[in-house]
Amino acid sequence: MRFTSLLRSPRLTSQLGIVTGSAIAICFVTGYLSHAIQHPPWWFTWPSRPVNLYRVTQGVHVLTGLATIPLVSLKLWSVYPKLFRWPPVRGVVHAIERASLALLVASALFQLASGLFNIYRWYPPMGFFFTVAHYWTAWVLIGSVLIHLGVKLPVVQRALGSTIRREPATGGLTRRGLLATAAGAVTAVVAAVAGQTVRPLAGLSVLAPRDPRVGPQGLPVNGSAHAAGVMAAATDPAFRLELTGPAGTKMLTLDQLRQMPRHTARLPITCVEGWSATATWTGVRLRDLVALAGGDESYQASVFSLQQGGYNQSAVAPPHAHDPLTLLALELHGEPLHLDHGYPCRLIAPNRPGVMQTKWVHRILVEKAA
Ligand SMILES: Nc1nc2c(c(=O)[nH]1)N[C@H]1C(S)=C(S)[C@@H](COP(=O)(O)O)O[C@H]1N2
Ligand SMILES: [Mo]
Repeated sequence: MRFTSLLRSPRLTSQLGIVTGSAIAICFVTGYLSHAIQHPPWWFTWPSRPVNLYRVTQGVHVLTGLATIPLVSLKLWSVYPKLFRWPPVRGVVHAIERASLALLVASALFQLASGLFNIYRWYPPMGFFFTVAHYWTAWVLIGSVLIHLGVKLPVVQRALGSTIRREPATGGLTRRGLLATAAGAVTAVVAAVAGQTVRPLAGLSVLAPRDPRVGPQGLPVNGSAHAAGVMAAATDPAFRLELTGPAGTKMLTLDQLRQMPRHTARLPITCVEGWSATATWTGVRLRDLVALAGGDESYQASVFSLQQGGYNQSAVAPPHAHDPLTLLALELHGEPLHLDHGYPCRLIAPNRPGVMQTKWVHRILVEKAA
């Protein structure tokens, strides 16, 4: 087999490698952050401010992941003639290097595919296993990237130190043209999806599964009341919020909740799936409910949904539990919450993944924070 492109060179491969590796590293760190916020290890606390920080880190996670797709493709294109070299394995070290490379490519493909499925809300038979698989494969990927980097560092240093090979005089894509195409592909992929989190780009984002402007009360819905099976319970006039803490258990009616001091906050919903949108929420401060239950700043609140199963509960630890912007929201944009947005009441806290903004809350448990 003959490979004719003169564009392939160790220098180009090295440059692509640096860009791709950086994108993967940023994607890894922001992905780990999202994981740690949802499953905090003992040494980890996540602040409640700035309110949009998670929105930025998760947006960067999704967009660097997407950018990696054209980058990895180009990187593979730049080296694939090597696959046809004979003999395929030259000695033990070479065999190990090849094996780590196979692991690198396989884990990268798995991460990109599973991430894409998640953005497009298609959960293959893996079911809830998605997050677990995506999490552990990330470690395999970053490990094999580091091995690859270690092995190739001398090659990269040599390649980047070398002078650029003369371009062929006629025909075909130039090196600069290729890099411009790569940058264009990355920009196109990012722009086609970024609008689901960057509102001014929403019109551009033809591939985005969500438009942050579209949904009941002008806000997208992840999981309707019907799908959650809460239609009857959420609209039952006998609804009570069960509030339990050191002061015992109180059953609050909706009117009692509405009569508590009300506050308004502009806060985003940031779905881990990559869309986000800011809205105006009005309701009761969670810290007022914590105080009513007999807790103080050293307490946390766990909120429970009427929904059976699914994302039906979350723990709100300090500092979020006491942030004045953390609300048990009753209203969205000045109207009672739409059923699909969590009527009669839902949690909304600053700087927090959407999956932890529990809807259709009917029970709050106030306990000493761990
Ligand atoms: N009870 C319950 N709350 C939930 C969910 C859910 O499935 N059940 N989905 C969460 C997810 S993944 C997101 S992104 C937000 C979306 O809120 P919205 O539908 O009001 O936009 O709600 C969260 N709260
Ligand atoms: Mo979500």
